[in-house]
Amino acid sequence: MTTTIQSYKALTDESAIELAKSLEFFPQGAKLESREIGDGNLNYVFRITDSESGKGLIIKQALPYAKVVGESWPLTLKRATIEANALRKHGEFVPELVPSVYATNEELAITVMEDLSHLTIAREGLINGEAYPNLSKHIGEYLAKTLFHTSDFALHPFEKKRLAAEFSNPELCKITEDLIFTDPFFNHETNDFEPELQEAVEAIWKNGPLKLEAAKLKKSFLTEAEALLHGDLHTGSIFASEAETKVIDPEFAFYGPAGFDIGLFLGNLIVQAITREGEKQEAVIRHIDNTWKVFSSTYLLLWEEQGVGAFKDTEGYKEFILEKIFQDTIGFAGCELIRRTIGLAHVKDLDGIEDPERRIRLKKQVLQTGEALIVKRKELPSIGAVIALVEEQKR
Ligand code: SR1
Ligand code: MG
Repeated sequence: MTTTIQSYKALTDESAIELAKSLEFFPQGAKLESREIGDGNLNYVFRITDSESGKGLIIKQALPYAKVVGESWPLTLKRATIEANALRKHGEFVPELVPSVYATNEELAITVMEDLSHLTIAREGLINGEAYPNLSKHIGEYLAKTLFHTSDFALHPFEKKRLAAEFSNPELCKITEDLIFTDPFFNHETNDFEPELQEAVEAIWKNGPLKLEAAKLKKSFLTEAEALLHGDLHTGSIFASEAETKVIDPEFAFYGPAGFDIGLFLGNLIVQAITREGEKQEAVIRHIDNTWKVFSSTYLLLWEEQGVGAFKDTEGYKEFILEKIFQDTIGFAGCELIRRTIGLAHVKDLDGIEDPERRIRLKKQVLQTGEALIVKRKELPSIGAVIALVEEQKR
């Protein structure tokens, strides 16, 4: 499908319908309806439906600024192309776990893609107590396949470097460098937290050993082009149902350390584990455990069956690589916990807790858990030890 090129203009419901009509997706004369359903921080998302058949598609448009802050924060439109290309590249390895891209228009910064409205955003579902029995199996596979197949362990070095250049994404990376790895560790104006957290937050700003470890993790993020990352794999970037899982929104995609995607996903599950009790908590903890187990076993299998490179069969090498990814994962998860509590971009899992006393108590626990994960990441030998640490902070 192609779209007619126009110069950039923010879409309205009317112009989104006109655009949908030009795509030969709906039957001629179909009565189309449009609804802007974007609830993220950065983009417009229009759902176009044929009122007779119920058939639909999504038109996502990047805005030239960050919606969460407003026009004072300009942001490149190139991220729409990065997102569409990342969906296509990752779709080569996990077609069942990402939406199909039907069309793109670089000028308008739009991606036209599969309508996934039969699914719910995993963050919303988890908050409402959904168990999503297949979530960790699917995300473990998504992580293993996308991170392995785009790495030096699967690609010719020329192709790997071509992809790394194609997915150069400095402006979106800068958001992560600031909002995850820098601002929460300093008294920065982007931070946002309740006065009751002031003491805990100041303790973070004064904690030299913690800041040193955060600096090391930031350096990994800045310098280690290991694999094509999704770049923002929190539970709001995942659509799910009992049976299906689809990873959306890879506009932050770039070549970075493999543990970053795993860490962001696990970090968001850890927030859930801290805020839930009883059976619901146990279900989330099983997902934490299973994500790592599925990721690591699938990654090792891919290495053995499809790995390339002179050192592929050198004893201990694949274990060394996995251990490095594991330690990075735990550190990045810790950074995600801290920034979601006191940084610019909060999550409903925490801010939605109505009882103020409980909210502050749990936010303090999230901060402590984040600090411990960052500082102790090299002492934690297994995912079981990570889970034990999370549970210990709850006591
Ligand atoms: C200004 S963007 C804030 C956050 O939203 C995105 O989803 C990323 O997580 C980013 O850090
Ligand atoms: Mg997003």
